[in-house]
Parts: sequence; C-alpha cells; structure tokens
Amino acid sequence: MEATAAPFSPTQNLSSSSIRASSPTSLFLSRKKNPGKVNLKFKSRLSVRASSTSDSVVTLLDYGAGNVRSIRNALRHLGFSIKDVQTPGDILNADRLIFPGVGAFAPAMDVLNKTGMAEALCTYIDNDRPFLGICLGLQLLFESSEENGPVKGLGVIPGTVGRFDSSAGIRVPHIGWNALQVGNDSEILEDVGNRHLYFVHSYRAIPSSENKEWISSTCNYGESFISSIRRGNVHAVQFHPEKSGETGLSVLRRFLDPKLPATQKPMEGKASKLAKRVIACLDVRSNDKGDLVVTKGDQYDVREQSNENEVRNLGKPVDLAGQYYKDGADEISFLNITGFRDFPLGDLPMIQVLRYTSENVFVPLTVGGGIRDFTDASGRYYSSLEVAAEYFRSGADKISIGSDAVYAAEEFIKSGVKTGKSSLEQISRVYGNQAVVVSIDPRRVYVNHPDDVPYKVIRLTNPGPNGEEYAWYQCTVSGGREGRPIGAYELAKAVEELGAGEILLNCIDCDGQGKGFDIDLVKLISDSVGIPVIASSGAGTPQHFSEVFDTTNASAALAAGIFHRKEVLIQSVKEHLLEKGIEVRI
Ligand code: 1PR
Repeated sequence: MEATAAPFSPTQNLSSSSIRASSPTSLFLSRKKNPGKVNLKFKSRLSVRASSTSDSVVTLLDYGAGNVRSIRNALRHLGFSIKDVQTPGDILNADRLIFPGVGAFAPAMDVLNKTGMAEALCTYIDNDRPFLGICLGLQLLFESSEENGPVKGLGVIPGTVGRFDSSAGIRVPHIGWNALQVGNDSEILEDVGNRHLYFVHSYRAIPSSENKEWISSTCNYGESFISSIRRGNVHAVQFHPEKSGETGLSVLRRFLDPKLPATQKPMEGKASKLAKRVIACLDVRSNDKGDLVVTKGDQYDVREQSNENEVRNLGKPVDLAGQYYKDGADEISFLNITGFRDFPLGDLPMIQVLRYTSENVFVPLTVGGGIRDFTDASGRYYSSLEVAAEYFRSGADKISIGSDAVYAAEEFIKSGVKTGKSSLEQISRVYGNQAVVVSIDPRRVYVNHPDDVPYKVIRLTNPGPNGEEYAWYQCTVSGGREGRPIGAYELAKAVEELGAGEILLNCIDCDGQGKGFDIDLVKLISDSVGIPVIASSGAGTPQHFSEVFDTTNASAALAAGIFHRKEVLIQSVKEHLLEKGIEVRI
C-alpha cells in the first residue's frame, strides 16, 4: 500500500533537486505587506500541476527529525496509503499534504530552507491546495519563533511563536488533553464538540487582530493560544490528531475527505480545560521461558511467592495496551524493567511491541528502560541518543529515563555544570523536553530529625514504624536494587534543569500495595517543579485517584496492578473523578 521510497532525508537531494529555491526571506517580506492574506498572486518559479493521484493517497512531508510513525499509522488505519516527499516537486504535485512537524523550530526551518521545501510549501499553500500542518507544522507557518531564536518561519501567517509563560502558574510543557473553543469556519473540527484533544508543546502562537482571520479554534492554558488555523483548504492544528483517540482520528478523516457528512452529534459540554490524565503502565520483561510478558511487582519484587519463584505473568503487552486504549486510558507507558542490565536494541521484542501497539493505539505511548550509552559484546558503541531514536522510530512519543538520569543529576549537583553530554540533555536537545520523562524510583527513609541527612526531609502525615516523624526519599537505580546518595526532591529539581519535560514519580514502598499514592511524596515533588508530575505506585481504588488530584498538584496518575487484575476499570476511575468534579477525558 504505502510508497516504498524512503522519506525525504535532510542530507539528500540538496544538489539533485531540479528546482532552485529563492530565498525564503523574500517570501517572508512579501507576505508582511499583506498580513493575514494568502497571496494568491505570489509569483514563483515553481508551478503546481493538477495531479491525477488516486483519492486514497496522502503525501507526507517527513524531514527526518523524529517520530512520524504515529501519523503514518493513523493514516493507514483510516485506509490511506502514504507517498513520502522526496523532492520539492512532490510537495507541489500533492493532492493533499500532511506536514507533521517534529523537533525544534530552528533545525526544521534550516532543513526546509536548504532543500527548497520552504518555497515549495509556500507555493502549495498560496495555491490553496489541501494542507494539514500538525504541531510544529502549524508553528512554522508563522513569521518567526522565539524557540532558540528569534528564527524566521515560513511567514504565511502574521505573528510570532513564543514560549508559554510559566510565571503565570502553569506547568510547561503543556502536556495533556485540553478543550478547544471552536469557531464557525472549521469543518475538520466538526466532530470535536466539547471533547478533549491531546497537546504536547512548550511554544504557542497567540491570537491577534492580524491573524484573527486565520484562527479556527483557540485553547486556554494560562492564556488563550491558537489551537488551529484554517483558510480555504489550508489547515493546521497545534494538537496531535493522531494521538487524540477517536476524536483526533475524526479530524484527520474530515481533512482527508472533506465531503464526509456529519456522522455523530458533538457531545455536550464536558471538556472545558486541561484534563487530569489516567495512565496505564505495563512493566515488561522476559520471563524464565524467554517470553516478553507484562509483570507486576510488590515493592518491585516481580517474582511469585511460590516454590517456582517465577516472574509474574499478567498478560501480553500488545493485547493489554490495546485493551487499555479501548477502556479510555489517556496514555500508556511501557517500562522495560530489566533494561538496566539488558541492551534494549538487542531486546527486539520490546521494539516489536511498540511497533505493533502503535498501529492500533492512538493515544501517547511512553517507553522506558535501558536508555543509556552502551557498548555491546563486539565492542560497538551505541549512544543513548541512538537507543532513544530507535524507540521513537518504533512508535514511542516519549521516552522515560530512570537510572541514567540519577547519575546525570548526581554529577550536575556535584559540579554545578551542565555538560550537555548526559542522555537526558542530549535527547531533550534533539527531540524537545516534552519528549523526555524522568522516572524516579525512590524509597522512604525514616529519620528522627530534619537535620539528620543532607537531603530534603519532610514531616510525615503518618509517622514511621518506630514513631519517626520525618523521612527523606532516597533515589534508587537498577530497578530499586541500589540506593544512591540523592533524594527525590534534589533529583527532580536537577532533572528539570537538565531538560526533563515530565516526571514519573514512583514510590517503592507503595508499589503494588493498593493502599493509595504516597501523598506526602507527590505533594513534595509536584510543588517543587514546574513540569508535569505523574503520580505512580499504590493505587487500589478510584478514590485514591481523586485523593491524589484533590490534595496534590499532580497532572496525571498512573496505575498498573489494579488494571491488570481487572479489579478496577479505567472507566470506573474516570466516572468517579467526574462525580468528584475533576475534569477527565471521556
Ligand atoms: O533505569 O532507565 O533502565 O529504567 C528502568 C525503568 O523500569 C524505570 O522506570 C523503573 O521505574 C522501572 N522498573 C525497574 N524495575 C522495576 C520493578 O518493578 N522491579 N518498575 C520497575 C517500576 C513501577 C511502576 C508501577 C507503579 C504502579 N514499576 O512502573 O507500574 O508502581 O504500580 P501499582 O499501580 O501496581 O502500584 P532504567
């Protein structure tokens, strides 16, 4: 089905292109005279020819900077085959073009300029050809961005893309499911109604009198920002339709087939703001027979308490992930829990799990375990960036770093210097901090007095076994096997500085106990950092979810055991949260 040619690579075709691009700067200036208007009289040396490509083909501009597997999967799921852009001419000849911008603004513009894609895109858009930009694919249409800049954009839409202002009390990146304020002129959003869509970004474009004619919806996150634009056949969305479940797929479907009649009534007034997320987590490892299974520990011990002492087997990863998607999980995390000792790129089954899952699961997927520099038995060196790249290519939207982030934080605290060399720094520089989660595995250590240790100590809500009133949370590595000289508080602050976009906060004491999240710990960390925090470990009932959202600033709550054992359904958790007035995606 899909065209077999490899996607366009930034390094190829630079000289082979028969089309000479004029400077995008001149495009930018010519539009400035006429802000907000598509310059249909724009004179270009590039011309658009009517194409006879079949209705089921969509052209995809993948300039090789990250994960576009999700959008490919969504398009295939909707019955379309994909033609990859190889040359600027492919853009001009497209019947419909999707541009899922990934990575950072400056390198993306650099590639587009050097390859003549910038001019081809502008011409295509000026000619009012069917276009859908996604995320960075929306931002690049503006005049410039502050991201590592200012950097000039394509200049199609008046305005500058800037960073969310965290001093307004919001967490940056903006990660999660938010509501749109949809305008009139937006057919592709027809089925959205008041449903949530998935966003993940730190930069945004702001509505102004100069770009208001372009805006088809806005979203509120500390301020109103542009969540979609539309003019004629040109559309772009800041959210990720390919990661927004059925609602997102309907947006894609309507772009691909504008004649589609309205199929369903938009649901009434549920979504109004950023929802709290409910995440299902799959701890994955090989069992003693060598099969990759979903397992689950008690305080990180995943072996049965029987004579055989087998690794607990709670199901198959791909099947369970598919089930949780249907059940309404807002995200799914895979943790390769023996990744610290195995080499994940040697662990091809895990890569396969990701590939198969991403074919049918259209919510964000996070994968963790073993992300670090590695030298294999033959002496070949793999950087953590290569490991992460393979995970992204296989369908991950975010990667999660455990042990290696602890070492990086220790080093940073000791030296006070950001070397830029840690896996955390490198991956977040290349893929953006919204793509990097740090998973913390702390263990409670009771103390009698706050000055007993050089780490952040908190007064406990419930005293320790010997009446201790205080504790600190010691970070561990290698799946809880080794305690390190750093607390969860110190680690969280350090990894935020080093470029983490989100924290997955486990707690070894609570893991698998079903007695509720460690509220003291979640409060401590979610009050100390400006990035989203996912509360994890200990959920036993729906009430535990409302408790953690009511009493802490956690953005999401994750559970494993209760979902695997079907003791509590994701749907019941969400119904309970709605009853308690906590906004969730339904
Ligand atoms: O150190 O970068 O290789 O990453 C290893 C990853 O594997 C880390 O994210 C670490 O948290 C995870 N991990 C390692 N060993 C275990 C284990 O269980 N033996 N699992 C493990 C972590 C904790 C959560 C669990 C919640 C919710 N498991 O993932 O899902 O505690 O459980 P519950 O709802 O049943 O209470 P690296």
